Amino acid sequence: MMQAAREAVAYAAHSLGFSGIGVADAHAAQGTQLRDWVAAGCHAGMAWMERHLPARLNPDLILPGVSRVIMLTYEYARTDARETPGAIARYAQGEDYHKLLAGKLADLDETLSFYGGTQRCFTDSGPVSERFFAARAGLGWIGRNGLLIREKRGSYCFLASILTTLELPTDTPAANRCGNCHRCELACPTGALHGGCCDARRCLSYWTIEAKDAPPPDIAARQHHHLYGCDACQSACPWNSTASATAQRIDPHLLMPAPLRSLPPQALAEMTPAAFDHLLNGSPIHRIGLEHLKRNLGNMS
Ligand code: B12
Ligand code: SF4
Ligand code: SF4
Repeated sequence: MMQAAREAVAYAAHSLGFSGIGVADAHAAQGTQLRDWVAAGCHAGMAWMERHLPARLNPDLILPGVSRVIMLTYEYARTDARETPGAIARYAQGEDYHKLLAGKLADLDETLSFYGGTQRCFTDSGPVSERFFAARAGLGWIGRNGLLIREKRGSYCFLASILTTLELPTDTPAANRCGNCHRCELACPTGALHGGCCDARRCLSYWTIEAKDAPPPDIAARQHHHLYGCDACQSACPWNSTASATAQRIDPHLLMPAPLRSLPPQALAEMTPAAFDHLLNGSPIHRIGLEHLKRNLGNMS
């Protein structure tokens, strides 16, 4: 019965466009990394990371009776971020993935309910250690850039998680293939990567997307061409340059619309609130607001 449920959800996931699926034990020991990271203040101004800590470390607080975490990958664009008006991180070039994936996850929830399961589904939206469970579910390994890397597909993917009460068969974790490579650490413009973890206090992704305040001068001076998010530690990774052609089938909803692609950064700087709403409605960029976007533009060099 559980094998049948596993096969049914895998079949449904692939037909919905997910590129990978794996299953991990919901109670696998997460180690001390997350707690240490928060204790050291690496979460910067993301106070919710601290609040979510108990649930992150104990999935029963999210779904009582949880048995497994089903992890899924969904590919996003691999286009050169420099082709966009200011480098917009690849993950944010198309529509908001939270909305795009929510409907697909609801379909998978329904499939699992048919087998008697109760589920909670998330994509970057809940207190779930998505990279940890993805690695445990055999989808790839956590690289020195902190991201989940797949041997044949690299790291350009969203992760989504389904907590379920069903006792599905689990997968075997994959071996870490970073070896002696340190390219991501060397490529990081701000020196944010240490020991396989990213210190958000130094990360351009944090400062250009999450931070309420302006970045300190030494970070602003290193923002260079980054307008929204940062892909430097992924662009440098050899597993992304050798990712197979089969990984290039990208959902058209995640590709940048032509009007935005051809917009000069200066036009963004002069944009009115109405034009911002019109052009970026439905994009993850809309979430940060026009003022934050203009602040990012002001720090670019
Ligand atoms: C907070 C957050 C951020 C913060 C902090 C970054 C960070 N390094 O954590 C900021 C805003 C800076 C950020 C930036 C980015 N993010 Co982000 N972010 C998250 C979020 C919400 C939580 C991450 C977190 O908890 N970090 C704290 C660390 C300590 O915890 P962790 O990542 O879970 O790490 C675990 C492992 O390190 C594990 N571990 C590692 N090694 C080992 C070994 C052993 C033996 C054990 C037991 C455990 C273990 O222990 C930790 C705890 O479980 C996740 C979504 C989610 N809910 O997980 C997305 C997420 C990680 N982000 C994502 C993305 C795409 C990005 C960016 C690439 C966006 C961009 N282009 O600008 C950058 C990349 C920066 C980087 N190099 O990490 C994707 C990653 C996809 C992937 N392939 O891995 C996620 C999964 C969102 C999603 N659902 O798709 N992000
Ligand atoms: S996203 Fe950019 S700033 Fe953040 S760790 Fe990666 S390379 Fe460094
Ligand atoms: S650049 Fe090298 S060290 Fe960094 S994640 Fe990729 S393989 Fe690992």
